[in-house]
Amino acid sequence: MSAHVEPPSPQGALVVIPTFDERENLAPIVARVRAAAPAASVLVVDDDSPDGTGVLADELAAADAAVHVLHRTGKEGLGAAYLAAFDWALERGFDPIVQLDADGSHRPEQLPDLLGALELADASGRRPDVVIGSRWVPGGSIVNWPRRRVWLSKAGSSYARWMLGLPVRDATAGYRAFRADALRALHLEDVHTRGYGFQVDMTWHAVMAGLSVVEVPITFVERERGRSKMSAGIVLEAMGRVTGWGIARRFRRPGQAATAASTERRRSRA
Ligand SMILES: Nc1nc2c(ncn2[C@@H]2O[C@H](COP(=O)(O)OP(=O)(O)OP(=O)(O)O)[C@@H](O)[C@H]2O)c(=O)[nH]1
Ligand SMILES: [Mg+2]
Repeated sequence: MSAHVEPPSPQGALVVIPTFDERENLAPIVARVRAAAPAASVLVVDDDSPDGTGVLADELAAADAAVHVLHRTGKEGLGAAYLAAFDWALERGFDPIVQLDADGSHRPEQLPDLLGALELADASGRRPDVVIGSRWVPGGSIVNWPRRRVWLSKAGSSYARWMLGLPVRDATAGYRAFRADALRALHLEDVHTRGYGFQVDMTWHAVMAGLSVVEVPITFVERERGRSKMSAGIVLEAMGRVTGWGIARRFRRPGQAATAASTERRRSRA
């Protein structure tokens, strides 16, 4: 007798919030998400934060059935936390799945913009697979970032666009909505970047998989409380990986040029 696996029943949208030492930020951000998108569930993915964020997340989950917590045993980086969250969400039938930082940089009030864009079909009737909340498209903006950070972010996106031919202005953006099928299609098993280069890695895999990626403008707000986890190591990891993928891409045979094909498809949609 062959084993039959029941597909998970549809659960609606899930907003994933990765946390490491975000005790001051967590309750306000969860409340804002629940207010901005009341039908959506929340998954907090905590890497055993020393400041007790995981305990607070459990308290929030106990008070609200739409809030869930995934506890991990130690700090393994943003990418690893998201990959574990995607597995959790896909196993349970959540669709779509949204990424959102805990520090308030991604305004939950813009969730309807991202979720709405996921439903907007283009002229050919195709709806996007991935929506990126973008700082660098017209209408996008940054509040309270030092000039050095603006420069670093723009330079990082430009480098990724140039090296990888990405049709995306904000390749490192962390505010994103994915259709569940998009996550299934983009070969998560090949995404290995741990730091914020994870966002570029996901963009790159989405484009290589021929998925439709669109950007909507967001206002990105610098964190007001808590400490940034950004480090030189994270920047170097991202640069090293983008450089490696870019070089490999230039030496790839024409038949393997999935990126060029999907870039072309996107251009033809514009
Ligand atoms: N679970 C988990 N979450 C993390 C980890 N590193 C960062 N985060 C969370 O990921 C989100 C983004 O981290 P930030 O420190 O704000 O990094 P950033 O937004 O790239 O940098 P800033 O612009 O300086 O804030 C926050 O919600 C963090 O708590 C990690 O190793 N594990
Ligand atoms: Mg941040």
